[in-house]
Amino acid sequence: MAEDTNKPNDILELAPETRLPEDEEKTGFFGKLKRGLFMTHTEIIEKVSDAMKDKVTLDDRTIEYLEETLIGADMGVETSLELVERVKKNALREQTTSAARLRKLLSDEVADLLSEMPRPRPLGRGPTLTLVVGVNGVGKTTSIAKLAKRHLQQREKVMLAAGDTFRAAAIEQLALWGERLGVEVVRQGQGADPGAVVYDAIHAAKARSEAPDWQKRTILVLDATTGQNALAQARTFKQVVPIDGVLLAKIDGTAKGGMVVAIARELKLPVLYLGVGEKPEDLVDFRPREFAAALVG
Ligand SMILES: Nc1nc2c(ncn2[C@@H]2O[C@H](COP(=O)(O)OP(=O)(O)OP(=O)(O)O)[C@@H](O)[C@H]2O)c(=O)[nH]1
Ligand SMILES: [Mg+2]
Repeated sequence: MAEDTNKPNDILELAPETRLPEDEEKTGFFGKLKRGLFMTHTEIIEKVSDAMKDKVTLDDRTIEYLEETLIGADMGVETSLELVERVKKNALREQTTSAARLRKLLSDEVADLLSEMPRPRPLGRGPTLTLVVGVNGVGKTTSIAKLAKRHLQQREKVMLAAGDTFRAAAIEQLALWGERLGVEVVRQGQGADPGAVVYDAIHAAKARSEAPDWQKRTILVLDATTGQNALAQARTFKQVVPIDGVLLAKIDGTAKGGMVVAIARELKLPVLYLGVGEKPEDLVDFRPREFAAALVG
C-alpha cells in the first residue's frame, strides 16, 4: 500500500479542554472516538460515580473500587494500581469530593501516561509498503479497506495486494473492497505463494511511481474484544516480525477499551489506529489526550 505522509500523532493533538462544534462532535474524529469508546466509557464512569456517591473522603474502599474498575477495563493490573495511586495523591491534595473532579484527574493521568508511551516511527514523504498482519478474524481485511480509504482521502495513491492466498474467499473479499473503493488489487489464485503476490504488487507499484525510496512498515491488527488474548498474540508476533505499531480493531464492541493502555505500557508498542466500526470510515488515529478524554473525561 503506497502512501505519502503520516503526521506524527502529537501534531494533531488538541488541548484537553478544546470543545468541538456540534457537527464535529457527531461525525468528526472525536465523535467517532467517543462512539467507539462508548461501552468502556459508560462502564468506567458509572463505577467512578458510584464510588464517589455521598463521599467526603477518598477512603481505602473507594480506592480499591477504582482499581478494580480500571483492571476491569483491561488496563492491566500494574498500570491500574499506578494510575489510581497518582489520582489518589492529587485528589487528597485537593481534597476532592466530587466524581466529576475525580474523572478529570483520572483523565489527566491516563493522558500523561499514554503520552509517555512509545511513539510511531515517523514516516517520510515517499511511498510506503504496509504489511498488515494478525490472527484469523481480528479485522485485517476491513482495516486494510479503512487504511486505503484514509490514504485516498489524503490524495495518495493506493494499491492493495491480496497476500492471504490460504483462506477460501479471502482474495475475493479484498477484491470486493478494492472495487468499492476504486483501488487496484494485485492478486493471484488461491494457494499461490503470498511472497510472489507481494513481489508482483511491489513491481507494479514501482512501475507506476518514480520514487526511489520505499519505506516499509508492519501493522499488527488486534481485536479489542479478545482482551488478554490479544496481548498474548502481540507478544508472539513481536518475536517473529518487527512490529511498527498496532491497529486495535472492534473497540466499539467492548467495554475493555483500556487495552490500549496495556498494549502501550506492557508491550511497548505504539498504538496507531483504533477501529470503531465495520465501515471504511470507521477508523480513528490514536491520540493520547483525546483518547483519555473519550475514555474517562
Ligand atoms: N464492530 C466492528 N467490527 C469490525 C471492526 N473491524 C472488523 N470488524 C468485523 O470483524 C469481522 C472480521 O473482519 P475481517 O476484516 O474479515 O477480519 P480478518 O482478520 O481479515 O479475517 P480473516 O481473513 O478471516 O483472518 C467482520 O465482520 C468485520 O466487519 C471494527 O473496528 N468494529
Ligand atoms: Mg481477511
